[in-house]
Amino acid sequence: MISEAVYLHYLDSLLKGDKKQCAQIVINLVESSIPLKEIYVQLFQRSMYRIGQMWEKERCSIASEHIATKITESLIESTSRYFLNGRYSSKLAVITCIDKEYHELGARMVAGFFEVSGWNTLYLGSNTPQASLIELIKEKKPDVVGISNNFYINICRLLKLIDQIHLSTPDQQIIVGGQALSGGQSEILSKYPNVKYISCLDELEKFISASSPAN
Ligand code: B12
Repeated sequence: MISEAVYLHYLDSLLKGDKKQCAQIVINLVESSIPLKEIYVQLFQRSMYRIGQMWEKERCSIASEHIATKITESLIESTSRYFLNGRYSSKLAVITCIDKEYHELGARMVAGFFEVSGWNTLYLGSNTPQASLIELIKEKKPDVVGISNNFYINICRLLKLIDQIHLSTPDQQIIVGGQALSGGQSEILSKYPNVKYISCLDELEKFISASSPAN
């Protein structure tokens, strides 16, 4: 459990662009055996959602929001390394955002989760052109493709992408997540047999352990 005081200290440091202090807070939490999921959700996700609210009310500049995003991105990457524990799986996950989707931190966290579970990952980040993703899936034959969609305008692109993946690789397992589909919109995915909506990291954890061979 991350205390309110630690969270507020972290948020304040993030808003000031103080990367060293943010990193130190994270190191302290890792040394106190706080699980990766808690650091991702209670520190990184919570602070970025808060910055989103502040930005909406013009209480945070676009520059500060960009700096906070870059600090968070780098900490997501570096923090997951502390949790690599020699687990090995031959499985492969391709994690990506759809075309014109620029929100990539959620997808980065998802890739980090697969990595600490021993999976191989190919993380493509934001704004991945559909045709190029389809080619990659045909070539690499991943066990799962994870797609992130946060901006609601992009839901039509998500559905087009899923249709295209089904046409070229009909058995491909797909997981989808992100804020665009929270609040009931994930119903639109129920017609696809190989597509699962995963709303949070708790559910992702269950999905990964159910899909990973016992060690
Ligand atoms: C940073 C940010 C940006 C940055 C992103 C930079 C980057 N490199 O990622 C920039 C400046 C590019 C940006 C642009 C825009 N943004 Co913006 N942005 C944000 C902000 C502040 C934080 C996003 C973030 O990193 N969150 C933290 C991550 C960790 O959370 P997450 O993405 O939800 O991920 C979690 C889950 O959803 C899930 N998950 C996510 N993906 C996946 C995938 C899989 C497979 C699985 C299993 C799970 C999963 O797991 C994650 C961990 O729990 C949010 C505020 C917010 N509430 O998030 C607004 C927000 C997302 N943005 C918003 C908007 C409107 C925009 C713009 C339209 C603004 C504009 N007028 O230009 C553009 C659209 C760009 C585009 N086409 O994509 C809205 C979206 C509303 C909506 N749902 O449609 C939000 C919610 C702000 C708001 N309050 O209105 N943004």
